Amino acid sequence: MFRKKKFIMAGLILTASLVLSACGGGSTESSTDEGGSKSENSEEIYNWNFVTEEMEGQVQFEYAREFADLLAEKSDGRINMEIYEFGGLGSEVDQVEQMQDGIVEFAIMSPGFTGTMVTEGQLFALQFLFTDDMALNQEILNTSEALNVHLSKKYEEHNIKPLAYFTEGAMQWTSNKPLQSPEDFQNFKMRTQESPLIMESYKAYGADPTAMSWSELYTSLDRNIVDGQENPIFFIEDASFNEVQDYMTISNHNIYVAMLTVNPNFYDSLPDDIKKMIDETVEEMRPIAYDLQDKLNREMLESIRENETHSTEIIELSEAERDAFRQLALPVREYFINEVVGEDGKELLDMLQKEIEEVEE
Ligand code: 6CS
Repeated sequence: MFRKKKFIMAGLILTASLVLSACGGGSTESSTDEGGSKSENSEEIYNWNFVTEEMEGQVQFEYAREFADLLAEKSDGRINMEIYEFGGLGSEVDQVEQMQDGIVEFAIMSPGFTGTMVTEGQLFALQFLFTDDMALNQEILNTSEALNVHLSKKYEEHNIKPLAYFTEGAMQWTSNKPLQSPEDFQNFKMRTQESPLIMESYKAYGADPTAMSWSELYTSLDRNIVDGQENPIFFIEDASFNEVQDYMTISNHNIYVAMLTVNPNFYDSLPDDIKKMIDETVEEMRPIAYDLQDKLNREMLESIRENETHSTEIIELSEAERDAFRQLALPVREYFINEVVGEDGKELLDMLQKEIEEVEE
């Protein structure tokens, strides 16, 4: 597997980003249909760009690869997708803009990086909201009307069309000191994504959060610019954060959610048969994505456990210990409603909570 994912450089990010801006988006080649009509069954060739926030071997990139393979197969090779690893086209926030501008057609994005734009999407930052059963959580992400209809509408207002929400696994903390109770978070320098609500959640524990791209995270942990971070286990291991952290707390305080998104103008302009292929592929990807994260998270936990060169002390929180965090996390929901999203967002969150309860029953 490709290693050294910790060495992404800001210079590389900028250069690659400029190259793609100069190239523009993907293309459509009409091989037999001179008029380039959008009718079904044409022989058009489609060349699209697909950007992810992760690297080869990680969930988002492998999702994109499988998605592209399925579409190539369904279209008898007429749909070709160029998949970009993170760092190839810029920062996470740059990638969002490229998708909105149609420079790339497809993107996998984490709601955290659009937190200031689509404030309602920050609900994924609310800790202890989902269940402890990952299969149930994926079912909620697949079927929730709150997410797939109402939240998606909010993204569409910003030229982002979510096609699917999927989990990359339960989130855990890594740190340079043991994290077992909220007291341990006092003045703890916690790295978070851009979302103000993720930051608020850590302030509720007494921590001092700093938002940054993951491209800076390995170095920032190594140099004690930050003391710790949260992520699913596969990502902790694959980005080598365990090499520069002494502890990993199995807190399962949240689930990591990513969205498969498409530029809506591009999608709407496609012929119906091509749209159908995309929609079918989105459905086929649901169990594939679930199994992928499940496998990687299990394997990487073993890998962290067995790593003798960079040993990590693994702390498993008891239910009582988790509850101490849950009690501090619950008021953040009120903050989300009163200070961030208002009545509209409250309805969305209420609906999602009801859906979660129903699936749990
Ligand atoms: O921590 C982050 O920012 C990154 N974590 C994951 C699991 N995927 C991409 C994201 O940017």
